[in-house]
This record gives sequence, structure tokens and C-alpha cells, in this order.
Amino acid sequence: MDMQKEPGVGDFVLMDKIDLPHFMKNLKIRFNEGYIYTYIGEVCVSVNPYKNKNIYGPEYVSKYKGRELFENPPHIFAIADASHRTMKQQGKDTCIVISGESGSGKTEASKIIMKYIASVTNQDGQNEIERVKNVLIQSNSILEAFGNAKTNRNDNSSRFGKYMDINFDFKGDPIGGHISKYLLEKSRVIHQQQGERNFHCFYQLLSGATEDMLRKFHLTRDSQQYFFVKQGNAARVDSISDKNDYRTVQSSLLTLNFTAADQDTIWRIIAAILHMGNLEFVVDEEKLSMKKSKSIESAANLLQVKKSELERALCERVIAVRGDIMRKEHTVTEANFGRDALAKAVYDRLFSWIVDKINSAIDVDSNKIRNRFKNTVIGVLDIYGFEIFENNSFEQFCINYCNEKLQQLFIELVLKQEQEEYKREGIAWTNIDYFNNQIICELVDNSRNGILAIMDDACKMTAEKITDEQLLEAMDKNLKGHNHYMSRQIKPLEKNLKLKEEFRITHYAGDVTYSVIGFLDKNKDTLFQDFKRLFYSSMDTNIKEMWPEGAQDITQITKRPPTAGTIFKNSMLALVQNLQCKEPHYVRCIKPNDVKSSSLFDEERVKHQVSYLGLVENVRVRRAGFAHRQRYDKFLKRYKMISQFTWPNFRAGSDKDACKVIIDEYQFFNDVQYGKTKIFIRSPQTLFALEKVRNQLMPGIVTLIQKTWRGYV
Ligand code: AD9
Ligand code: MG
Repeated sequence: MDMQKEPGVGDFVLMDKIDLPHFMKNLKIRFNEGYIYTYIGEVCVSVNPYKNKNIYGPEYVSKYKGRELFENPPHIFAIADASHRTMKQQGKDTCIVISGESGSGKTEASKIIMKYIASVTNQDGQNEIERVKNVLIQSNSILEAFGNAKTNRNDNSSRFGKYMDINFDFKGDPIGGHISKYLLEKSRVIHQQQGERNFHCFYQLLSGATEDMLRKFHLTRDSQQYFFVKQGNAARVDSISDKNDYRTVQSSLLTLNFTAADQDTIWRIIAAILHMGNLEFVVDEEKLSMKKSKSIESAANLLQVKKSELERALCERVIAVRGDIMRKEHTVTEANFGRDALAKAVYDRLFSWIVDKINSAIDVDSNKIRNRFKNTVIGVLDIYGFEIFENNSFEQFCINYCNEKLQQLFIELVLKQEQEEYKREGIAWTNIDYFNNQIICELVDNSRNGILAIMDDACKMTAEKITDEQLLEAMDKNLKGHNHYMSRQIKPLEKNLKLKEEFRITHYAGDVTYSVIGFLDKNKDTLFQDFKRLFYSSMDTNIKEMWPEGAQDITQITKRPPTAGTIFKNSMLALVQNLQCKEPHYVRCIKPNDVKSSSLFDEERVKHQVSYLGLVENVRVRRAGFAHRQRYDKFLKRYKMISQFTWPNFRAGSDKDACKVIIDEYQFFNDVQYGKTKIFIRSPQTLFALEKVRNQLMPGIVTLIQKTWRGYV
């Protein structure tokens, strides 16, 4: 790669001096000139351009296809290609971990990667492979419709974590895949902060559905009529066309084999939830009932359950006391809670069902794998980024914990990989200091006294109901003195902690103040049994399928289900374990500013991200060892032309010997170490010098080759 031609340096490792100011300077120069990608060795740093760039077309695909990282200017295609090539050539499972805070460009990056992989595969145009590629690509619009929403940080914010395995055959063509999803932020179904929206699909339905369909669903187009979608006062978003998106989702559903009945179920459920949001309860002569409205009838119709039974399930619950079945009427508070829990659960089940259906369209049939005798995967991870809002609750707590886990994985693997490579190659190495966020992960997930464990303990107490405030007291008691935990109880005058029900965690990416209110309910995630039985009785077989446990007899249900926090923690541990078994590639996304501007490089905001992502340390680790390392054959291929002893061929020994000859001729021997399979060059200047000689000699060589070639013709 001719690095001189680009603004700044294309690889931070090649900077003259490695510190934060130089890092920032290089990133800024490049961003201002429109270069959004820069490497740290094999890690790709990506700055959100906030505008469409003409760098993902077919000419770029062919430029990066089958090329080494350093042969072309930095690009996310090169990471995708490296991942695909390693998988194909070495038969190794690889993964691409995309991280960065909310709005930094992770989801866009994951889509670019998938499109690249789709572009470079299936050269012989097989139908089945083409179908799989289409499913993989088109699943995005469906998942985003139901799993993304406008937040105050990002107009298209992922509200679930997504990990997608793409399976490849021995030729490197995609033959299937599997999507795993992590904790959907279902509380958004019932509540949105000012300036935010519910999931996109609600607005898509209201904008995109035909008049006929709306009539059938008893809906009007005006989103202001529905409590569940109007709270944030942000129904219209400039960057989004709900109407067009509705069409795209419909066509993707078709591609993915969702039948007309399936599509009908999906939109009916969305419509039913809109009606549920308008249900109100009143107490009349000490009896709870529903306020008169058409909503209950509409919701029942759409969900294909009996209206009287839906009403009853909303107003009372069945309980089993020592084997006896009893009915207990709700208070208004309980009824409101039940309605909200129901709306959230119905949506969550729908989302899971959609993901399952997508998976069934691409799951690799095990026979096919056996026949093709080799099946490797590339995993692409796109999670919800670290976020801080005005009000932060249980969902932000989980999202930010997830980001802590990934940061930890990055730190460990990048360092480990580096160390292992030196060890493997027999090169001496001294450790570099870095902040290990293990301590914050443990603050959350330590099974003895982590916040999740304390929360679970509180949820287990049934004799007396524990309040959120009492939970906070228990946390204070257990975590007092922890460097990353603070509350008003511990330090009454602590700034930023305005309310007594707040606690603060000093995350790797900054301080976040959480309100403990609602933590216990969200962790317990209770849903009255009555609802499960009711939906199991739905005439819509899809809905019935979403609620299999409705078949259980109430007297048989004794086991307490695991809490939301524990399920999430276990899914994170499994995710990390899964990523650890694969060869990782990283994309580290950076958000240039908070106002979605394509020209503003907000130095403070970027500096903060560069610091907490540990990018400068990453460069140091990479550089303290060796700025550049390359396999002997590759190195020789590139530089054999600069020595008369190796050009055009070296016959006096191995590739390693030939590399030594070149290094010795230019007297770089003090700057180089020879590993078992790779040459390690310590300073970037040596590489620059080699490149310079190569550039000077190149025209002569090209002319020589041309002459020889013409001679042959
Ligand atoms: V969150 O954690 O899900 O809230 P992401 O996923 O990191 O967040 P996203 O990819 O959604 O961020 O990017 C936010 C917006 O930035 C997009 O909707 C685009 O408008 C914009 N963006 C991001 N990357 C690119 C890009 N490579 N080219 C053009 C981009 N625009
Ligand atoms: Mg996203």
C-alpha cells in the first residue's frame, strides 16, 4: 500500500509518536478528508461519516477481493475479506466483532460486511446459495422494523443484540445461517422517553397499510390516537420513510417465505398492541372493570381470542393455593401492570417468533453439511451500543453490561493474540499496561455479590414484597467501597445523584446514573398465567404457537422461571465463549459528534471514545512489539524486486533466507527479528524505507516486464 498518498497514516501503528494527541490528529485529518477507516494493525477503526459514501460499489468490491489487508487503503471490505479468506483457506471459524457506542455505525457496518460477503460469493450462480444470500440480506429490514427504534442517540437504534452465524461450504459460499438475539428492550412497547419512538413497525403499519387493512384492524392512520406510540412526541422522523419501509418489510417477508397468514398474524398483533395501549380500568362500587371503549373488542378480535376472556384475564387472575384454584380481582394498579406486561410479552413473543421463522429459512440442514464435508462459519456481532440517557433503567443497565463484556473480550483477546503470536514465533515480549474492566463486569455479574445476584436474591423473597428502595439498600450494603459503584446513601452529597433511588456505575465508557425504580419488576418479568392460557386458546395457530406453556396445568407450575437478569447474564457468557473459539476480527466504531453532522469532528467526544476504547493502548501493544509482521512468502513477493540477489528468483535457500538477504543488503538487521513463519519489523521507518525503494524501482520493473511481455507476443 502506498501510505504516503493518503492523508495522515492509514495504520496508527505507523505514526511517529504514539499518544492520544497524535492519534486524534491522525483521525481528524483523515475524517476531514473523507477517510473514515484507519487500521491499528488488523483492527479497523471506523468513524461514522453521517452521509452516504461512494465507496461500497462493485469497483471497490473487486479492489478488495482476495487481497491482503495492507495491499489497499484501509476499508471495512478488507476486514470482511480477511475474515472470509481465513475461514476459506484455513478452514477456521472466524468472527467479526463490531463495537462502539450508540449511533457509532455498528449496524451499518454489519450490513456492509454482509453485502460484501454476498458480492464475493456464489460466482457460479447456484440458486440455493442465491436464496440463502437473499435471506441473509433481507432479514435485516425485518429485524430492524421490529427490533430498532428512534432513540435520542440514534434514529435507527438497535434495541436488541444480534449475532449472526453464516455457514459456508468448502468453496466459501454461504449455505445457511443462524441468528441469535439478545434481550429485546420490550419496555419500549409501552413507554418512550420524550423525543423517542416505539419500534419502527408500529409507525410503518400506520403509514403503509392500505385503507382496507386499517379498517379491518379498526385503526386510523393518526398515531396520536394511540397511547403506546405517542408518548415521545416524535412520530415523524426526517431520516425515515415509514411508508417505504413498510413496503420493503412486506417484500422481505415474502422473500423469507412468510405466508400471507403469517404476515396477517404479524400485523394483527401490532394492531392489537396499539389497541391495548388505550385500555383503561375503573373501579365502580369496589369492582374493577374496563372503561367502555371499542379497544378491548378490537384487541380480542385481532388476537382471535374471546373478548370476555381477554377482559377477565385483564381484570383478575387465577391463583393456585395449595392445589385449590381461586380467582382474585386486580387493583387498578395491578390491572395496569398486567396490561403493560401483556403488551410487552405479546410483542416479545412475536419478535422471537419472527427470528425463529427467519432461522428456519436458513438453518443448515445437517445432511447437507455432511454431504459437503466441510462447514465453517463467520459470526457477525452487532449489539446495542453503550448508552446514557436522561433516565436510565434496567434496560440500559443490561445494554451497558453487554458492552462491558465485549470490551473485556477485546482487551483480553487482542493482548492474548499478540502475546501468543510472539510466543509461537519464538520472539521475546514484555507486557503493556491497560485498564482491565473485569472489575466492572464483576460488579454486575459476580455470582456472590454482583448487582444481578443481589437483585435475584431480592426477587426470591416472596413472604414480604421487597421494594426497589430496599433493593438499593441491599446493593449499598454489599457494594459500599467499590470504586465503580456509588449512591446517595453512601455519599449523601454526591453530585450527579439527585435522587435517593439512584445509583451510579462508573463504566469503562463513563458514569451512568440508573434509577432503581422498576428494576425488580423488570428482573422478575412476571406475566400472569391467565394470559398464557388465553393465548394458547387463540384461534390463530401462529399465536397459539407463540405461547406453548399455556398448555400447562396451573397446579403443576411450581418452578420459578429464571430472572431476566440471569437469562441475560448467561446469554452474555455463552456469547463470549462462542466468540472466543473463533478467530476474531474487529471493527471499532466511533461517533464523530452528537448532532449527526457529516462535517463536525467533535474533538472532546471523539477523544473520550478513543480513550475508553483503549485504542492508543491497542496501538502501543501492537507497536511495542513490532509495527509490521508478515509471512516470509508474502514479504518476499512484495520486496524481492528491490534486491538483485532475490529478483527475479532466489534459488539459494528458503523464503526466510531470501528475506534475510534483502534485510541485510539494506542493513535493517537491527530492526528485524525472524520468527518461525514470519518476519517481524520493529519500526515503521524500516517499512517506509523498503516501500520507498520499491516505489523508486517499480517504474523500471514495470517497463522491463512490459518489454519482456511484448517480446513474447
Ligand atoms: V446503536 O448502538 O444500534 O444505537 P449503531 O448501530 O452503532 O447504533 P448505526 O449503524 O445505526 O449505529 O448508525 C447510525 C446512523 O449513522 C445510520 O442510520 C446512518 O445514518 C449513519 N451511518 C453509520 N455508518 C454509516 C456509513 N458507513 N455510511 C453512511 C452511516 N452513514
Ligand atoms: Mg445498531
